[in-house]
Amino acid sequence: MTESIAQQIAALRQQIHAHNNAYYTRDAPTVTDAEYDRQIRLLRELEEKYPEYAATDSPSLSVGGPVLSSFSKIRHEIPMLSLGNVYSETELNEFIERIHNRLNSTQELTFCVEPKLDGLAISLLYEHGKLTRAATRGDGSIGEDVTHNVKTITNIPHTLQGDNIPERLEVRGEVIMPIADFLAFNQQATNNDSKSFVNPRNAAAGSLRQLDSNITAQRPLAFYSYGIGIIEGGSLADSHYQRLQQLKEWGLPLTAEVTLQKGAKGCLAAYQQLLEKRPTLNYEIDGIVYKIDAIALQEQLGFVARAPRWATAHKFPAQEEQTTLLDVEFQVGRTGAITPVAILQPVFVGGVTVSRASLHNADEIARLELKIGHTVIIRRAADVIPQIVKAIADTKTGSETQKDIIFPVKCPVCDSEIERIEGEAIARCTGGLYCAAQRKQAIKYFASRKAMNIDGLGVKVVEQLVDEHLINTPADLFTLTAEQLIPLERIGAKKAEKLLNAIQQCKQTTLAKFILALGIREVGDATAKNLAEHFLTLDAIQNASIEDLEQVDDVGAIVAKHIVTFFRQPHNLEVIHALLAAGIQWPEVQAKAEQKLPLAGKTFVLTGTLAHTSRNDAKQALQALGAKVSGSVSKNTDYVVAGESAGSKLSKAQDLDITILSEDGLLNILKDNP
Ligand code: D41
Repeated sequence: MTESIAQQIAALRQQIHAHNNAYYTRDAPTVTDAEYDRQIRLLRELEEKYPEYAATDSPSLSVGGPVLSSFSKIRHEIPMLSLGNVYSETELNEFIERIHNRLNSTQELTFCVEPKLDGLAISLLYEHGKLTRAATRGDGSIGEDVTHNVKTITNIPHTLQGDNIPERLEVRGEVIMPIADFLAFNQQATNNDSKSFVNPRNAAAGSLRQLDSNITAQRPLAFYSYGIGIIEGGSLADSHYQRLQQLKEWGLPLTAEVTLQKGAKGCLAAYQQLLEKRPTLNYEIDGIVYKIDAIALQEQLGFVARAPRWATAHKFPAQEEQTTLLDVEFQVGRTGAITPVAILQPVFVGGVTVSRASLHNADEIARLELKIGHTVIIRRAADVIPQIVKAIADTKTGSETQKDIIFPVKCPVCDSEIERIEGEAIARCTGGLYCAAQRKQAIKYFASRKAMNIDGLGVKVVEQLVDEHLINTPADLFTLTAEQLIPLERIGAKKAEKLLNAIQQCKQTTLAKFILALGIREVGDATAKNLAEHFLTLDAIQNASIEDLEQVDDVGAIVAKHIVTFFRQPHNLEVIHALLAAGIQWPEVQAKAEQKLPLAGKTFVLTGTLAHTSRNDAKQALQALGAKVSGSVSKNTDYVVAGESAGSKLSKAQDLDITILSEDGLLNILKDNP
């Protein structure tokens, strides 16, 4: 009897391993989903009933460990480098040229070519063939221990199979959520009214960073190898391609799209082929990666600024897709700007489901000759708001379902008149703070992180507060009581107390943040800071003339006029008065000239994703030390801080020989100048 239970469990595990392998590595499922689920359930039942047969490498999904309170940090013994980018054939040729020059040879190079999976890089450590540790890439030096979560990923083997397995082997690769699973997950989330993800990458990242691995276990994640870190007590082939094949033999997943190519010509052919194949792949890719295949050459070439000289990513262009323009809505912004928003038949493009796109303004609608009912082409580049490229000509004629887009003459929110100043593209609601839409956004802006930083005052709360007539201006926030807050939707006693505390705490601020919080048109954080440092007091700013204002860095005629106009409105002065009466205060501002800040005169550019801080926080920290933070790299740039996936700015910095800092380098500077 016992013998047969043990055998049954072993057989199930073996079968499930085989199915996983077929599904994930060969892209050729051997069973139906229902049968697969049945086997998993049966295995789980048996393992629960007979705990004596438990095994840490069981493919059952129930390997979820205890719920953690945070992830512990892991320092990568060998840093996980980042990848440079090329965007064109010319840049690829330059990349290859640089290698030829460095190697002092013109011999044709062999590249291992891989799809660039749009997921999350992780490291898997196998000791004596057993998976002992898994970590996220983090900033490349320090990642997070996600071993528990990674063990729930069904195509990652817990034990390597085969011969000559090194004593210690670190496998690197990407965790992704296959597209079909992502779509199914989101469909179910929508049905259950729970949170859906914007794209497979976020879904993978969000799922892997769960403190409760039981949640990760329910997410359909997969892993594909792209490289090797530590190798001890064993040896590997001297070709990257062959190393990947070896990983596959040991049971590690590898995509079917890895090939060897010769020279730029081979690389470009592979690029074209993969681009064509892209729509049929079950995972998102955002490009292709070229790697020098010979390990000896890789070692000879080394790396700069945390990216190897022997590898680069060739990014795919933005993606386009067709859909139907269902309707156009008109949104009212914080300053009354009326923005037409296209409501689209949802389409999956560039990794996200798009159902809305900005149409910018009336001119844009005219330029595109758009009508409701047209078939349109949507373009989406990574991290960019989707755009309508054009309407398809054939669909423009003859249909009675097509309707003209009529730009409103009255504000859709407050019914005030809409005004369009000659020569300006933007139409604006004239309602000012009479308009609920503008009021809501003015309050939201006042409370935002960069301004007064009132935690917990999100869009939904502000909307309710304004709709219930509990507040009309930012000053009214300071009169709110718990009794007023608690009855609101999604606010309990606890949240109400937290919010009231945050409102009290925000009273201690700086002049620059207060100026920013007022929401004067075109006065962003940098201008607000310059104004504060130039005039030193609120009174001085309020009383400044256009000419006085134009003396300030960054302030031109238009901004100066906005500032003067703002302080001329009796309503605005009333609000300011009420805010000061509520107790908002700031320390005396030091004149700029008196300060000798450690980074004065230095210009920084931040690019890529930072792991331990937001770009905004880093910018503020640098500015506090006197540095200038610019958006583009030029010969005047002193330092470029390159986070993960840094792109063209990093390449430009390399070309201009500008000092490149890693995130660690930046943190060191900030640490040394507290
Ligand atoms: O598929 C990928 N996303 C991928 C990422 C890949 N196929 N190869 C990669 N190779 C490297 C080097 C050359 C540095 C070992 C990578 C990455 N790096 C990478 N992923 C995230 C940051 C860097």
